[in-house]
Amino acid sequence: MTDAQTAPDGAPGFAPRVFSGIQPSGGLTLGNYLGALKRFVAAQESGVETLYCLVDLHAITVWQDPARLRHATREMAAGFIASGIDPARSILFNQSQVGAHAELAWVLNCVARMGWLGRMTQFKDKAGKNRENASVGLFAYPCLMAADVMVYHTTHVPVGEDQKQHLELAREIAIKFNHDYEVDFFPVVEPVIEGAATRVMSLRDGTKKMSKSDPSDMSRINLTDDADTISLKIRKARTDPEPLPGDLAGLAERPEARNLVNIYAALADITPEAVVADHAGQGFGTFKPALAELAVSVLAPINDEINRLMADVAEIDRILGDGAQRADMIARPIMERTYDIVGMVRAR
Ligand code: AQP
Repeated sequence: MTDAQTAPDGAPGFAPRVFSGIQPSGGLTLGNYLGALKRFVAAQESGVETLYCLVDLHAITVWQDPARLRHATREMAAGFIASGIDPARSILFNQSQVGAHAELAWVLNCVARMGWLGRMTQFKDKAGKNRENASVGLFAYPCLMAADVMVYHTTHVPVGEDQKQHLELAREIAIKFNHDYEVDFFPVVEPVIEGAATRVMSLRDGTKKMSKSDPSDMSRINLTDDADTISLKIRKARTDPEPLPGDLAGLAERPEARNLVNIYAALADITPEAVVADHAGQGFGTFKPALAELAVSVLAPINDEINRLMADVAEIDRILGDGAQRADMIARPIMERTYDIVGMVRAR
């Protein structure tokens, strides 16, 4: 059966609905902001129904100190709001408050195949050499992510490049569920990966993704960094001694330089081609201060707003609780129908 929906777009038969999430496994980075949050705001502004989730159940797939996790979750909620997510227009909540995520994840654990999960590069990267010691949750992470999007009949998921493989798996899981149970119940989601900064790289190593859990704080810009810290990190960012070329082809073998150009482009909402055209011939002694000034002009107001919001954590908790209730109203009927489809007896 097809869940009765209206205007099809992307997933035939399903109304467009956007869902995405970020793990509160640390503070928000510039990578999260440019690769995800800015695009979350754009989706919200487009008028489509949007749900944004602080995926705390994902965060505990690697060890989290409980007090730090609680703080990071609230600070991340403040970061979403400070970046332009309006809790009145988007549904903003933390994952563990909506039980259907974990419930559907279990069902999907029974649909997905071990071999599919074993191919996930994020698991291989995060588990490292000692795979036997990785948590079962880290291995099953993509099933929980599939549940996150499927439990709302999501059609579109804005993410950075690193999540492409997980979303492809979510598509496979939805297709297998629909096939095994002979239904047309779950939409096959569309990843939305676009813009100049779908992969912001570390400021210390242009071949590594900027990550909130990188041991070096100098590798990333945090949304909680003040203006002086942002400028210092950009000044100290690894680069090469060559000036900027006149076209992008000249950056092909220069990952650090390319990264700073991409960051500039994404912050200024222009193309990387326009950045190199405007700054051709400049050395980093000139380009870095221009980038620092731009970064501070965009990020300092967000930092100020995070600080203001964090002065009232009770209000943040209230917003997350309200979002969770609204999310649950969408997820619960879909979860109940899933139980019916797979043959569970439900006393109503
Ligand atoms: N460097 C990045 N460039 C572009 N997009 C990025 N995203 C993360 N890092 C970058 C996007 O942000 C969203 C949320 O990702 P996440 O924090 O839940 O998980 P992650 O991708 O594993 O990010 P981190 O910072 O590397 O987290 P840790 O260190 O905890 O593993 C996703 O849309 C992601 O693409």
